[in-house]
Amino acid sequence: MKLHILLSICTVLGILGFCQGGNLRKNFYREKCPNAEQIIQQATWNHVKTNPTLPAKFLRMHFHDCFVRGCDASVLLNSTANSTAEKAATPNLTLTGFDVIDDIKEKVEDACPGVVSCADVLALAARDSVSFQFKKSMWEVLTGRRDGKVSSMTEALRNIPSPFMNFTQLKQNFAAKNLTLHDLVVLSGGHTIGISHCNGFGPRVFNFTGKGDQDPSLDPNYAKFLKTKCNGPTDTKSFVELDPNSSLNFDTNYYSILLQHKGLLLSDAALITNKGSTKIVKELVETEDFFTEFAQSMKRMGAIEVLTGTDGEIRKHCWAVNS
Ligand code: HEM
Ligand SMILES: *[C@@H]1O[C@H](CO)[C@@H](O)[C@H](O)[C@H]1NC(C)=O
Ligand SMILES: *[C@@H]1O[C@H](CO)[C@@H](O)[C@H](O)[C@H]1NC(C)=O
Ligand SMILES: *[C@@H]1O[C@H](CO)[C@@H](O)[C@H](O)[C@H]1NC(C)=O
Ligand SMILES: *[C@@H]1O[C@H](CO)[C@@H](O)[C@H](O)[C@H]1NC(C)=O
Ligand SMILES: *[C@@H]1O[C@H](CO)[C@@H](O)[C@H](O)[C@H]1NC(C)=O
Ligand SMILES: *[C@@H]1O[C@H](CO)[C@@H](O)[C@H](O)[C@H]1NC(C)=O
Ligand SMILES: CC(=O)N[C@H]1CO[C@H](CO)[C@@H](O)[C@@H]1O
Repeated sequence: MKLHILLSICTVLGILGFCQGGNLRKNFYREKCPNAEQIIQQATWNHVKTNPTLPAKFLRMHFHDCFVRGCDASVLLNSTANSTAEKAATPNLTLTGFDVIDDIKEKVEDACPGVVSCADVLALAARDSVSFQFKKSMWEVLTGRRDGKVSSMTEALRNIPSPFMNFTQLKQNFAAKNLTLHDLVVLSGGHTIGISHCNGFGPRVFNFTGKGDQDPSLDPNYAKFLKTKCNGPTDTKSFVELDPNSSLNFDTNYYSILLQHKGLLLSDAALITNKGSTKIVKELVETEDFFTEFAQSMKRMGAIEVLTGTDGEIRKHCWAVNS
């Protein structure tokens, strides 16, 4: 009965473009590939077991994917003769783990060829890799995303926030994706894991205003430590933990660090330059709040401009559009 009503509503609204998979769903592959989510979780956990830095790689990759043309796996495409892919953009150069995504996708393809999109594989792998530490899923991932056919370096440079942005710029960058100030503060919590290369924060510690000075808002002892880790402000090879001493642990230490003026990137430190966002930072120090809020914001980020229904395609290989 309920289904009947739903179908009728969809028949009417379908004309208007609703109900045609216009939205993501819970367990979208239930019928066509019932084990998809299980396979992805298993494969992801197997990789994380031997590579504890993967959660950070996948979480950031998913974020970059969603901020450029929506979550459509465009971040996974390789450059072609015609187009320079997102992968080639400076902020993306340090993304790694593409080969692991390819491996996970292969396992899903073996079970159900041509059914599960790379965009969903990435969204699930990001969730599952971070969740490994907890042995349970830390947020719900709705599925039904389809894969885009375009990946552009210039679009990546335009859309992905720079680590040198101030509060106003960050807020605008997120607003352009319909994400709120609250989302900005919560999702920046992704920096509770992973690393940054020195060029992402180097000027803050070596040459803040071009006079060989330091950012006065940064804890001086922490700045001193950072100087010992980097060969100058533009060092692209050395790196440090984003969340010092806790970079493999998905926790709320990032927010505690911010309040101690040890936010590594200018964009991290920016979160305590505004009254409203500082208030949110203080609330998020509570672990339970953070996990709940992060789950909600990830859901919103994971839905940015997604392709659904018959838009896009289901890529065979995540690095190339189908020929
Ligand atoms: C708010 C604006 C943001 C800026 C400016 C920013 C910038 C950066 C930069 C510069 C790095 C260092 C990359 C490197 O040198 O290898 C980084 C790393 C990272 N970012 Fe962000 N990010 C932002 C938001 C986010 C969001 C929303 C997430 C996910 C929810 C995220 C997740 C990560 C992770 C996990 C890493 C560590 C990557 C690794 O260990 O390889 N970031 N980010
Ligand atoms: C795609 O690009 C990655 C680097 O991003 C490279 O390792 C891989 O070999 C490329 N794959 C193909 C099929 O060209
Ligand atoms: C690349 O460019 C050529 C010539 O402009 C065009 O025929 C071809 O369809 C393009 N390929 C892709 C994948 O966009
Ligand atoms: C943020 O940066 C922009 C662009 O450089 C600048 O116009 C603006 O004044 C800055 N805002 C604050 C609050 O510093
Ligand atoms: C933001 O919301 C507006 C209004 O609903 C919509 O037109 C726009 O496409 C959305 N932008 C993104 C990036 O989702
Ligand atoms: C600091 O910045 C100034 C001005 O941009 C530049 O001339 C100088 O070489 C920089 N110093 C270092 C150590 O990079
Ligand atoms: C990280 O741990 C080391 C050794 O315990 C300590 O000296 C250092 O101050 C810690 N770093 C931060 C930023 O708290
Ligand atoms: C940090 C880094 O390696 N930057 C490089 C990013 O890519 C551009 C263009 O491909 C290079 O010019 C940068 O040196």
